[in-house]
Amino acid sequence: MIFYSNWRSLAAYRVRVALALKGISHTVMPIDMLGGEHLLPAFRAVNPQAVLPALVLDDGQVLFQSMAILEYLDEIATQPPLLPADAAGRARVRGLAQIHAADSHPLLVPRVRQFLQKDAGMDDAGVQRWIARALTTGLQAIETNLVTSPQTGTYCHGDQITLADICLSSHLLAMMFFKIDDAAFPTAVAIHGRLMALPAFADSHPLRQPGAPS
Ligand SMILES: N[C@@H](CCC(=O)N[C@@H](CS)C(=O)NCC(=O)O)C(=O)O
Repeated sequence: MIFYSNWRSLAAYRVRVALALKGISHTVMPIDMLGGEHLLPAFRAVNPQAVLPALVLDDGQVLFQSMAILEYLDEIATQPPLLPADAAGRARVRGLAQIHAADSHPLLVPRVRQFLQKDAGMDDAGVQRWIARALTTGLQAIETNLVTSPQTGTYCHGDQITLADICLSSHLLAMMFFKIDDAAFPTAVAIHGRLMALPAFADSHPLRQPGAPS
């Protein structure tokens, strides 16, 4: 497998963690996202959406969209499972994951920030408010669910790492990148701390990837 990635991409981080948790061997192909390499024809030929990540299988099929890739990896390498055994549990885990991956994260990807600044004329402070709102409203919903649900355990759903944890971690790393205070979300922060104590998460940290600032 070839994993098209970038140190700063949170969607790539989500896939990186799953590859590590499942011990799936792959080759990393770094793409200089901040330098715009993902917009060039060479990468568009891999992923016409011109976003990271993409995963090219050994037979040449290209997988795209991090959550679809995560579910693919969970199906081909079933241990450790990233979804609970019961249908309601799977729905809760996917719901928690999508608060981040479907609602919050899409509002702060580079092309959206660039549109707000260059096309909509928003200044830096306005963009920061936009990002802070997207992240804090999403995390507030996650935190409330975690606090009130009897399903919450060591991690978001019981004591097994799931897609919800991978997305929670991605969300809190976004808060870190954009310097947004996470003190109001102690349950989420505590779970993230436990995740970051695990090699699959710690070694996948954006700032530990090639190309990241030291
Ligand atoms: N929903 C997509 C998001 C993909 C995405 O937007 N990736 C970002 C990096 S995290 C990207 O490549 N952005 C390029 C841009 O916005 O120009 C997924 O989960 O894979």
